[in-house]
Amino acid sequence: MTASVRWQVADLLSLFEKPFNDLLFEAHQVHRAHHDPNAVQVSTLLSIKTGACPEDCSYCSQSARYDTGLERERLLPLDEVEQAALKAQKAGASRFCMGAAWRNPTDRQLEKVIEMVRVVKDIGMEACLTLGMLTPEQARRLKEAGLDYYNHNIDTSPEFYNQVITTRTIEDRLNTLEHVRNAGINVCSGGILGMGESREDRASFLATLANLPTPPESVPLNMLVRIPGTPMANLPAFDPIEFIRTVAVARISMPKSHVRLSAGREGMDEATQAWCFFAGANSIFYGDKLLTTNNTETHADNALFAKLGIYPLIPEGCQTPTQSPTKQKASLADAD
Ligand code: SAM
Ligand code: DTB
Ligand code: SF4
Repeated sequence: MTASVRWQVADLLSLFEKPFNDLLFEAHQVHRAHHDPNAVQVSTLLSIKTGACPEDCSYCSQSARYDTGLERERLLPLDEVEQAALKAQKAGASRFCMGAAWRNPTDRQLEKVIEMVRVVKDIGMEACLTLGMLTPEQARRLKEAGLDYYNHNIDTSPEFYNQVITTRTIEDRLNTLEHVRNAGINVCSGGILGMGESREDRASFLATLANLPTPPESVPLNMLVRIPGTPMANLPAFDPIEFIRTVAVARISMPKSHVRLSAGREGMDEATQAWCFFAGANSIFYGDKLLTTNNTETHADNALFAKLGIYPLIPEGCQTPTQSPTKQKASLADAD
Protein backbone atom coordinates (compact mmCIF):
# COMPACT_ATOMS: atom_id res chain seq x y z
CA MET A 1 0.00 0.00 0.00
CA THR A 2 1.58 3.34 -0.97
CA ALA A 3 1.46 5.57 2.04
CA SER A 4 1.39 9.34 1.81
CA VAL A 5 3.56 10.73 4.58
CA ARG A 6 1.16 12.63 6.80
CA TRP A 7 3.28 12.07 9.92
CA GLN A 8 7.04 11.73 10.15
CA VAL A 9 8.29 9.34 12.82
CA ALA A 10 10.28 12.27 14.24
CA ASP A 11 7.06 14.33 14.66
CA LEU A 12 5.44 11.54 16.65
CA LEU A 13 8.59 10.98 18.66
CA SER A 14 8.61 14.64 19.68
CA LEU A 15 4.99 14.27 20.83
CA PHE A 16 6.08 11.31 22.99
CA GLU A 17 8.82 13.48 24.47
CA LYS A 18 6.55 16.33 25.56
CA PRO A 19 5.85 16.83 29.25
CA PHE A 20 2.98 14.48 30.19
CA ASN A 21 0.51 17.28 30.97
CA ASP A 22 1.19 19.09 27.69
CA LEU A 23 0.77 15.88 25.68
CA LEU A 24 -2.43 14.91 27.47
CA PHE A 25 -3.91 18.40 27.12
CA GLU A 26 -3.25 18.39 23.37
CA ALA A 27 -4.60 14.87 22.90
CA HIS A 28 -7.74 15.64 24.89
CA GLN A 29 -8.42 18.75 22.80
CA VAL A 30 -8.14 16.69 19.61
CA HIS A 31 -10.38 14.06 21.20
CA ARG A 32 -13.12 16.58 22.07
CA ALA A 33 -12.98 18.15 18.62
CA HIS A 34 -13.76 14.82 16.95
CA HIS A 35 -15.66 12.64 19.44
CA ASP A 36 -18.15 12.67 22.29
CA PRO A 37 -15.62 12.63 25.18
CA ASN A 38 -17.88 10.51 27.40
CA ALA A 39 -18.97 7.85 24.91
CA VAL A 40 -17.00 4.62 24.60
CA GLN A 41 -17.61 2.01 21.90
CA VAL A 42 -18.06 -1.47 23.37
CA SER A 43 -17.01 -4.68 21.59
CA THR A 44 -17.12 -8.27 22.81
CA LEU A 45 -14.68 -10.92 21.61
CA LEU A 46 -15.20 -14.61 20.94
CA SER A 47 -12.57 -17.11 19.86
CA ILE A 48 -14.35 -19.17 17.19
CA LYS A 49 -11.31 -21.40 16.49
CA THR A 50 -8.68 -21.75 19.16
CA GLY A 51 -5.01 -22.77 19.13
CA ALA A 52 -2.76 -24.87 16.85
CA CYS A 53 -1.84 -21.83 14.75
CA PRO A 54 1.08 -22.33 12.33
CA GLU A 55 2.40 -18.78 12.83
CA ASP A 56 5.19 -17.98 15.30
CA CYS A 57 3.98 -14.66 16.84
CA SER A 58 6.15 -14.52 19.98
CA TYR A 59 3.41 -13.09 22.20
CA CYS A 60 0.66 -15.54 21.34
CA SER A 61 -0.87 -18.35 23.42
CA GLN A 62 -2.25 -19.91 20.24
CA SER A 63 0.94 -20.58 18.26
CA ALA A 64 1.57 -24.32 17.83
CA ARG A 65 5.28 -23.59 18.34
CA TYR A 66 5.02 -22.80 22.05
CA ASP A 67 3.88 -24.99 24.89
CA THR A 68 1.33 -22.71 26.54
CA GLY A 69 -0.96 -25.47 27.82
CA LEU A 70 -3.84 -24.13 25.72
CA GLU A 71 -6.48 -26.62 24.65
CA ARG A 72 -7.16 -26.43 20.93
CA GLU A 73 -10.74 -26.16 19.72
CA ARG A 74 -12.28 -26.65 16.29
CA LEU A 75 -14.52 -24.05 14.66
CA LEU A 76 -17.45 -23.40 16.99
CA PRO A 77 -20.96 -24.42 15.95
CA LEU A 78 -23.24 -21.64 14.74
CA ASP A 79 -25.68 -21.85 17.65
CA GLU A 80 -22.88 -21.33 20.19
CA VAL A 81 -21.80 -18.22 18.35
CA GLU A 82 -25.37 -16.92 18.32
CA GLN A 83 -25.80 -17.53 22.06
CA ALA A 84 -22.55 -15.70 22.82
CA ALA A 85 -23.55 -12.75 20.62
CA LEU A 86 -26.98 -12.49 22.25
CA LYS A 87 -25.38 -12.52 25.70
CA ALA A 88 -22.92 -9.78 24.67
CA GLN A 89 -25.74 -7.69 23.24
CA LYS A 90 -27.80 -8.10 26.41
CA ALA A 91 -24.81 -6.85 28.42
CA GLY A 92 -24.60 -3.70 26.29
CA ALA A 93 -22.00 -4.47 23.57
CA SER A 94 -22.74 -3.12 20.11
CA ARG A 95 -20.04 -5.02 18.19
CA PHE A 96 -19.27 -8.72 18.21
CA CYS A 97 -15.71 -9.67 17.16
CA MET A 98 -14.92 -13.23 16.20
CA GLY A 99 -11.29 -14.39 16.09
CA ALA A 100 -9.72 -17.50 14.60
CA ALA A 101 -6.19 -18.83 15.07
CA TRP A 102 -5.43 -19.13 11.38
CA ARG A 103 -2.64 -17.84 9.17
CA ASN A 104 -5.44 -17.36 6.63
CA PRO A 105 -8.86 -18.96 6.12
CA THR A 106 -9.54 -21.43 3.29
CA ASP A 107 -12.55 -20.63 1.10
CA ARG A 108 -14.49 -23.46 2.81
CA GLN A 109 -13.70 -22.10 6.26
CA LEU A 110 -14.67 -18.63 5.11
CA GLU A 111 -18.14 -19.79 4.03
CA LYS A 112 -18.75 -21.16 7.54
CA VAL A 113 -17.62 -17.89 9.10
CA ILE A 114 -19.90 -15.97 6.73
CA GLU A 115 -22.87 -17.79 8.29
CA MET A 116 -21.69 -16.49 11.66
CA VAL A 117 -21.51 -12.93 10.33
CA ARG A 118 -25.11 -13.24 9.10
CA VAL A 119 -26.29 -14.45 12.52
CA VAL A 120 -24.60 -11.51 14.27
CA LYS A 121 -26.02 -9.00 11.79
CA ASP A 122 -29.50 -10.54 12.13
CA ILE A 123 -29.61 -9.85 15.86
CA GLY A 124 -28.71 -6.19 15.23
CA MET A 125 -25.03 -6.03 16.19
CA GLU A 126 -22.01 -4.84 14.24
CA ALA A 127 -19.85 -7.76 13.11
CA CYS A 128 -16.05 -7.86 13.18
CA LEU A 129 -13.73 -10.70 12.21
CA THR A 130 -10.05 -11.45 12.65
CA LEU A 131 -9.03 -14.53 10.67
CA GLY A 132 -5.52 -13.74 9.42
CA MET A 133 -4.61 -12.90 5.84
CA LEU A 134 -7.32 -12.51 3.18
CA THR A 135 -7.29 -12.51 -0.62
CA PRO A 136 -9.09 -9.62 -2.40
CA GLU A 137 -11.88 -12.06 -3.37
CA GLN A 138 -12.34 -13.26 0.23
CA ALA A 139 -12.59 -9.65 1.39
CA ARG A 140 -15.29 -9.04 -1.25
CA ARG A 141 -17.25 -12.10 -0.04
CA LEU A 142 -17.13 -10.79 3.53
CA LYS A 143 -18.34 -7.37 2.45
CA GLU A 144 -21.26 -9.00 0.59
CA ALA A 145 -22.15 -10.91 3.76
CA GLY A 146 -22.47 -7.59 5.60
CA LEU A 147 -19.22 -7.60 7.61
CA ASP A 148 -18.67 -4.19 9.25
CA TYR A 149 -15.03 -4.42 10.47
CA TYR A 150 -11.99 -6.59 9.82
CA ASN A 151 -9.22 -6.65 12.42
CA HIS A 152 -5.68 -7.29 11.27
CA ASN A 153 -2.96 -5.80 13.45
CA ILE A 154 0.42 -4.61 12.19
CA ASP A 155 1.42 -5.24 15.83
CA THR A 156 4.59 -3.12 15.93
CA SER A 157 6.98 -0.97 13.86
CA PRO A 158 8.32 -2.23 10.51
CA GLU A 159 11.81 -2.09 12.09
CA PHE A 160 10.94 -4.30 15.10
CA TYR A 161 8.53 -6.63 13.29
CA ASN A 162 10.89 -9.53 12.53
CA GLN A 163 11.93 -9.76 16.17
CA VAL A 164 8.31 -10.63 16.97
CA ILE A 165 7.13 -12.71 14.00
CA THR A 166 9.15 -14.48 11.31
CA THR A 167 6.48 -16.48 9.48
CA ARG A 168 5.03 -13.43 7.70
CA THR A 169 6.14 -9.88 6.98
CA ILE A 170 4.58 -6.54 7.79
CA GLU A 171 4.07 -6.12 4.02
CA ASP A 172 1.85 -9.24 4.07
CA ARG A 173 -0.21 -7.57 6.78
CA LEU A 174 -0.41 -4.26 4.88
CA ASN A 175 -1.54 -6.12 1.74
CA THR A 176 -4.46 -7.68 3.61
CA LEU A 177 -5.38 -4.27 5.03
CA GLU A 178 -5.43 -2.94 1.46
CA HIS A 179 -7.75 -5.78 0.33
CA VAL A 180 -10.08 -5.07 3.27
CA ARG A 181 -10.10 -1.33 2.50
CA ASN A 182 -10.70 -1.90 -1.23
CA ALA A 183 -13.63 -4.18 -0.44
CA GLY A 184 -15.27 -1.33 1.51
CA ILE A 185 -15.01 -2.95 4.96
CA ASN A 186 -13.98 -0.75 7.91
CA VAL A 187 -10.37 -1.37 8.90
CA CYS A 188 -9.37 -2.24 12.47
CA SER A 189 -5.60 -2.33 12.94
CA GLY A 190 -3.32 -1.68 15.86
CA GLY A 191 -0.71 -3.52 17.85
CA ILE A 192 0.89 -4.50 21.11
CA LEU A 193 2.95 -2.40 23.51
CA GLY A 194 5.48 -3.79 25.93
CA MET A 195 7.16 -6.35 23.67
CA GLY A 196 10.60 -4.83 24.25
CA GLU A 197 10.22 -2.25 21.47
CA SER A 198 11.77 1.21 21.83
CA ARG A 199 9.85 4.49 22.01
CA GLU A 200 11.04 5.15 18.45
CA ASP A 201 9.42 1.83 17.45
CA ARG A 202 6.18 2.97 19.05
CA ALA A 203 6.36 6.23 17.06
CA SER A 204 7.11 4.31 13.85
CA PHE A 205 4.28 1.83 14.52
CA LEU A 206 1.76 4.67 14.94
CA ALA A 207 3.17 6.57 11.93
CA THR A 208 2.69 3.44 9.77
CA LEU A 209 -1.00 3.35 10.70
CA ALA A 210 -1.53 7.12 10.53
CA ASN A 211 0.11 7.31 7.08
CA LEU A 212 -2.12 4.68 5.48
CA PRO A 213 -4.09 6.22 2.57
CA THR A 214 -7.06 6.19 4.99
CA PRO A 215 -6.10 5.56 8.63
CA PRO A 216 -7.93 2.62 10.29
CA GLU A 217 -11.39 3.43 11.64
CA SER A 218 -10.44 1.43 14.70
CA VAL A 219 -7.00 1.21 16.36
CA PRO A 220 -6.66 -1.41 19.12
CA LEU A 221 -3.77 -0.80 21.50
CA ASN A 222 -2.99 -3.95 23.46
CA MET A 223 -0.74 -4.06 26.50
CA LEU A 224 1.23 -7.30 26.16
CA VAL A 225 -0.38 -10.14 28.12
CA ARG A 226 2.67 -12.15 29.15
CA ILE A 227 1.73 -15.76 28.39
CA PRO A 228 3.74 -18.49 30.15
CA GLY A 229 5.44 -20.71 27.55
CA THR A 230 5.85 -17.96 24.93
CA PRO A 231 9.20 -16.27 24.25
CA MET A 232 7.73 -13.07 25.79
CA ALA A 233 6.65 -14.67 29.06
CA ASN A 234 9.38 -13.06 31.14
CA LEU A 235 9.50 -9.54 29.73
CA PRO A 236 9.20 -6.76 32.32
CA ALA A 237 5.79 -5.17 32.85
CA PHE A 238 5.17 -2.19 30.57
CA ASP A 239 5.10 1.27 32.16
CA PRO A 240 1.47 2.48 32.39
CA ILE A 241 2.54 6.13 31.90
CA GLU A 242 4.18 5.20 28.58
CA PHE A 243 0.99 3.32 27.64
CA ILE A 244 -1.09 6.46 28.31
CA ARG A 245 1.37 8.50 26.24
CA THR A 246 0.98 6.03 23.37
CA VAL A 247 -2.81 6.40 23.50
CA ALA A 248 -2.37 10.20 23.39
CA VAL A 249 -0.04 10.07 20.37
CA ALA A 250 -2.45 7.69 18.60
CA ARG A 251 -5.29 10.14 19.28
CA ILE A 252 -3.36 13.14 17.92
CA SER A 253 -2.08 11.33 14.82
CA MET A 254 -5.41 9.60 14.00
CA PRO A 255 -8.01 12.12 15.20
CA LYS A 256 -11.07 10.43 13.71
CA SER A 257 -10.25 6.83 14.61
CA HIS A 258 -11.65 4.93 17.54
CA VAL A 259 -8.67 4.07 19.74
CA ARG A 260 -9.35 0.87 21.65
CA LEU A 261 -7.97 0.15 25.07
CA SER A 262 -7.65 -3.56 24.30
CA ALA A 263 -5.86 -6.50 25.91
CA GLY A 264 -4.05 -5.94 29.18
CA ARG A 265 -6.79 -3.99 31.00
CA GLU A 266 -7.01 -6.76 33.59
CA GLY A 267 -3.67 -5.68 35.00
CA MET A 268 -4.46 -1.95 34.81
CA ASP A 269 -5.84 0.00 37.74
CA GLU A 270 -8.90 2.24 37.37
CA ALA A 271 -6.85 5.44 37.37
CA THR A 272 -4.68 4.27 34.45
CA GLN A 273 -7.78 3.39 32.45
CA ALA A 274 -9.36 6.75 33.31
CA TRP A 275 -6.24 8.53 32.03
CA CYS A 276 -6.41 6.46 28.84
CA PHE A 277 -10.00 7.62 28.29
CA PHE A 278 -8.92 11.22 28.89
CA ALA A 279 -5.99 10.78 26.47
CA GLY A 280 -8.39 9.66 23.72
CA ALA A 281 -9.21 5.97 24.13
CA ASN A 282 -12.87 5.53 23.23
CA SER A 283 -13.40 1.83 22.77
CA ILE A 284 -12.94 -1.28 24.93
CA PHE A 285 -13.30 -5.03 24.83
CA TYR A 286 -16.05 -5.93 27.26
CA GLY A 287 -16.75 -9.39 28.64
CA ASP A 288 -14.97 -11.69 31.06
CA LYS A 289 -12.77 -13.18 28.35
CA LEU A 290 -10.67 -11.86 25.46
CA LEU A 291 -9.70 -14.70 23.07
CA THR A 292 -7.86 -17.08 25.39
CA THR A 293 -7.04 -14.89 28.41
CA ASN A 294 -9.17 -13.18 31.02
CA ASN A 295 -10.46 -9.66 30.59
CA THR A 296 -11.54 -7.25 33.34
CA GLU A 297 -14.73 -8.60 34.87
CA THR A 298 -17.89 -7.00 33.55
CA HIS A 299 -19.09 -5.83 36.95
CA ALA A 300 -15.80 -3.91 37.37
CA ASP A 301 -16.29 -2.23 33.98
CA ASN A 302 -19.88 -1.36 34.80
CA ALA A 303 -18.69 0.23 38.04
CA LEU A 304 -15.88 2.14 36.30
CA PHE A 305 -18.20 3.47 33.57
CA ALA A 306 -20.62 4.64 36.26
CA LYS A 307 -17.83 6.23 38.30
CA LEU A 308 -16.49 8.13 35.28
CA GLY A 309 -19.88 9.05 33.79
CA ILE A 310 -19.00 7.13 30.63
CA TYR A 311 -21.71 5.47 28.54
CA PRO A 312 -21.52 2.94 25.70
CA LEU A 313 -21.73 4.35 22.21
CA ILE A 314 -24.62 2.86 20.26
CA PRO A 315 -23.96 3.05 16.51
CA GLU A 316 -26.87 3.75 14.19
CA GLY A 317 -28.76 0.58 13.30
CA CYS A 318 -27.59 -1.33 16.38
CA GLN A 319 -30.01 -2.58 18.97
CA THR A 320 -29.40 -2.95 22.64
CA PRO A 321 -31.94 -3.96 25.26
CA THR A 322 -30.25 -1.63 27.76
CA GLN A 323 -30.99 1.45 25.64
CA SER A 324 -33.83 3.22 27.37
CA PRO A 325 -36.02 5.31 25.04
CA THR A 326 -36.53 7.95 27.72
CA LYS A 327 -32.95 8.30 28.92
CA GLN A 328 -31.40 8.17 25.43
CA LYS A 329 -28.11 6.96 26.88
CA ALA A 330 -27.41 3.27 27.19
CA SER A 331 -25.59 1.61 30.04
CA LEU A 332 -23.71 -1.61 30.62
CA ALA A 333 -25.37 -4.47 32.50
CA ASP A 334 -24.31 -7.91 33.65
CA ALA A 335 -25.85 -10.40 31.26
CA ASP A 336 -25.94 -13.40 33.60
N1 SAM B 1 -4.79 -15.10 13.85
C1 SAM B 1 -5.29 -13.82 13.52
C2 SAM B 1 -4.19 -12.79 13.38
O1 SAM B 1 -3.14 -12.96 13.98
O2 SAM B 1 -4.43 -11.82 12.69
C3 SAM B 1 -6.32 -13.29 14.48
C4 SAM B 1 -6.20 -13.49 15.97
S1 SAM B 1 -4.83 -12.71 16.77
C5 SAM B 1 -4.89 -13.46 18.36
C6 SAM B 1 -5.30 -11.02 16.99
C7 SAM B 1 -4.38 -10.08 17.68
O3 SAM B 1 -4.42 -10.26 19.08
C8 SAM B 1 -2.91 -10.13 17.36
O4 SAM B 1 -2.59 -9.50 16.16
C9 SAM B 1 -2.30 -9.39 18.55
O5 SAM B 1 -2.16 -8.01 18.28
C10 SAM B 1 -3.33 -9.61 19.66
N2 SAM B 1 -2.74 -10.47 20.71
C11 SAM B 1 -2.56 -11.80 20.63
N3 SAM B 1 -1.95 -12.26 21.75
C12 SAM B 1 -1.74 -11.20 22.55
C13 SAM B 1 -1.11 -11.03 23.82
N4 SAM B 1 -0.59 -12.03 24.47
N5 SAM B 1 -1.08 -9.79 24.35
C14 SAM B 1 -1.61 -8.74 23.68
N6 SAM B 1 -2.20 -8.84 22.47
C15 SAM B 1 -2.25 -10.05 21.90
C1 DTB C 1 -6.82 -7.00 19.23
O1 DTB C 1 -6.08 -6.06 18.88
N1 DTB C 1 -6.82 -7.54 20.42
C2 DTB C 1 -7.75 -8.63 20.50
C3 DTB C 1 -8.43 -8.60 19.11
N2 DTB C 1 -7.69 -7.58 18.43
C4 DTB C 1 -8.62 -9.81 18.33
C5 DTB C 1 -7.14 -9.92 20.93
C6 DTB C 1 -6.40 -9.82 22.23
C7 DTB C 1 -5.90 -11.17 22.57
C8 DTB C 1 -5.26 -11.18 23.93
C9 DTB C 1 -4.69 -12.49 24.27
C10 DTB C 1 -5.67 -13.63 24.31
O2 DTB C 1 -6.75 -13.52 24.93
O3 DTB C 1 -5.36 -14.69 23.74
FE1 SF4 D 1 -1.73 -17.28 15.04
FE2 SF4 D 1 -2.87 -14.86 15.18
FE3 SF4 D 1 -1.68 -15.99 17.35
FE4 SF4 D 1 -0.17 -15.14 15.35
S1 SF4 D 1 -1.50 -13.85 16.65
S2 SF4 D 1 0.04 -17.11 16.42
S3 SF4 D 1 -1.47 -15.59 13.61
S4 SF4 D 1 -3.49 -16.71 16.31
